[in-house]
Amino acid sequence: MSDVKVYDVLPDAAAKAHINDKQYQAMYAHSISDPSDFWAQQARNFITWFKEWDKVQDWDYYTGKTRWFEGAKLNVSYNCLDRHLASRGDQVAIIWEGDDPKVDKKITYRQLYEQVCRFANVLKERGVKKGDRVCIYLPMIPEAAVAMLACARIGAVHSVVFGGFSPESLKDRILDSGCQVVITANEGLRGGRSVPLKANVDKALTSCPGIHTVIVVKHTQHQPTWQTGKDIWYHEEVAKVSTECPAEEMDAEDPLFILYTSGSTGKPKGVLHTSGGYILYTAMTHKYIFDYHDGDIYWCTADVGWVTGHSYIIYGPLANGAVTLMFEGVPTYPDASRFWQVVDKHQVNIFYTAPTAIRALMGKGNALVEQTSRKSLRILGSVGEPINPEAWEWYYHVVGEGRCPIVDTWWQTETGGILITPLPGATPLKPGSATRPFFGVVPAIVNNEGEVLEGEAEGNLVITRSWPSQMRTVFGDHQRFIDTYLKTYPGNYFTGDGARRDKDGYYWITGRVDDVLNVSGHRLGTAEVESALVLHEKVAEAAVVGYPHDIKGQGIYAYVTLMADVQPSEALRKELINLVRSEIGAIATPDIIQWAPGLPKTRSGKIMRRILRKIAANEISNLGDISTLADPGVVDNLIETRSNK
Ligand code: 6R9
Repeated sequence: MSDVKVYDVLPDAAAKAHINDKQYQAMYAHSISDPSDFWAQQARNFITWFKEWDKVQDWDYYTGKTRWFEGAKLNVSYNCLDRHLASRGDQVAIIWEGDDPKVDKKITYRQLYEQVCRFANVLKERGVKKGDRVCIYLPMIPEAAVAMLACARIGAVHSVVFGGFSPESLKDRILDSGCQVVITANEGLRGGRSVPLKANVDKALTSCPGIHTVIVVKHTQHQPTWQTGKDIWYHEEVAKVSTECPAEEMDAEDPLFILYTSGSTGKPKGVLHTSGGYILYTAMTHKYIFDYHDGDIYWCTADVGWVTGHSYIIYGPLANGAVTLMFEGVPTYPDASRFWQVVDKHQVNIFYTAPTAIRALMGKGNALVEQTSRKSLRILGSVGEPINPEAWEWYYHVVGEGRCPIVDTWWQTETGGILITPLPGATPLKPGSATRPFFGVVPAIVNNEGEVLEGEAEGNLVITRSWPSQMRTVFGDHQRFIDTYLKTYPGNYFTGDGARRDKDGYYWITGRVDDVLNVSGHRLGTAEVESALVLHEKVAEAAVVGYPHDIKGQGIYAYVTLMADVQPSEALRKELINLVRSEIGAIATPDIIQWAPGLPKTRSGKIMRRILRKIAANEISNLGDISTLADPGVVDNLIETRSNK
């Protein structure tokens, strides 16, 4: 890989940046040689504590105990709101850009503070107490931020469920986390179409007896079905209560939120994050990685239903007193120039999006970009999946006109914040590489036997020591936390990703090495899609794999074996697709269903996914060893009938 292009640090970026390369080296060295001293300094620098900690860190990668700043007291909402009031009460906190380009709104820190206090009082009046779980199923509207911060203010634990998930998925998450209250909207709006959120909640609640209250934001004129006593309007309730609500004093290790994410087996896991370490790490990474300076307009295009929305629309930016833009719509509505129009309209300086969006917009041609100014842009970011060098180059040269460093940020729901990334004023860039570890992060590459590989190497990516925003457990199932992340390579946190380290020590993430799909930056377990397919009475068996997809990164390829005597048909294909959509949500829609009379299995009955992945990717000349198959003839049949879509 000697022909990889290197883009040196841009002189303007270096001149302005909080951190140059020398400082990166020195701070990184300090963070590794004396982590407790390093993190104590950062904790004093970034966070307002009601009481300081007794111990900076205490963790063990065998028992899965992970504690940071134990004994310290703080409140996350206080850090995002109250402490800014004196210096920036009248500064904008949130710029909201609606789905409709004519609709927007600006909310100052003082207004946000008052809205959060009011809503926290509403939650209290409905009996929500410290430690209770609250489900948030909202579109991208400011009330989502208000609801999250109101939970944090009173010590309730929020569980945000992405508005694109089906009633079935919503129900599973409500039951697993034991929520008593759901916060939703009558409808969401995306790309000019309405999303029936309240109706979805009603469907989910037919099997959630624990929910006593549904608080409904009136976002459109639609009148939803109403159950008096249980359903209450957000705007009516907040009008009745006080604009003051004291922030609950929380322990650093008290839970802040649960967020469900897909793994390689079983149902999605409730990833649990706590308060002190999480808010410190998200604030610090937000400031240094996006080189945020006071007054900058910062826009992360993620949805608050994903971890990127939690950490880098809400918590990190607000802890830093930033101006954070929240966008309700989609990149292609009213047309594929929308992102750049919004950049110009609000004079966005820092823009953070996903490779799938970049690829989709790249495919629409340069004119849609070039018709806008984008002169305000200073820094570009990428997250969610590996960015292919072609998309990186387009983002850099066409969108950024060669003026803006790209931060390709690698991290996960489980890591809470960004772990591997360039810093805009410090790191020479290589298109497609997430480059170097952030402070305190020690990655390693291990082979399948668990041996640590030194120097230039490719293998499985692990992290060898804890960092403050690491997930603490799987909600309600600590053993699953240990089994999933700590057992595979004992003594290390296993990421589930593959990676290569080059001669300069740069990391190149190669994608998941487990049965997790990454479709348009959305994580899905193959097992989840398979479980949905086999619910159909005509399906005997299903195996799902990912395959390379130009825009989505990965597409979903499903091999389906029907019951004896059932004939495949277009109608059945549609039924199966609808079944997956209603069980999980539109993001899980299979791109291809191949009828498979049989699946390749070992003699012990294990499906050989390696072979199915190769057939899906059309890499049939190189299937590897198939001698252990129970019936090698199955493979020939699958190749012959392979879909060429
Ligand atoms: C933040 C987020 C995590 C998985 C992760 C990896 C992939 C994320 C990436 C990246 C290459 C990047 N991923 N960022 N791969 N380069 N910059 O996306 O969290 O939804 O939990 O997904 O996404 O495979 O393991 P999450």
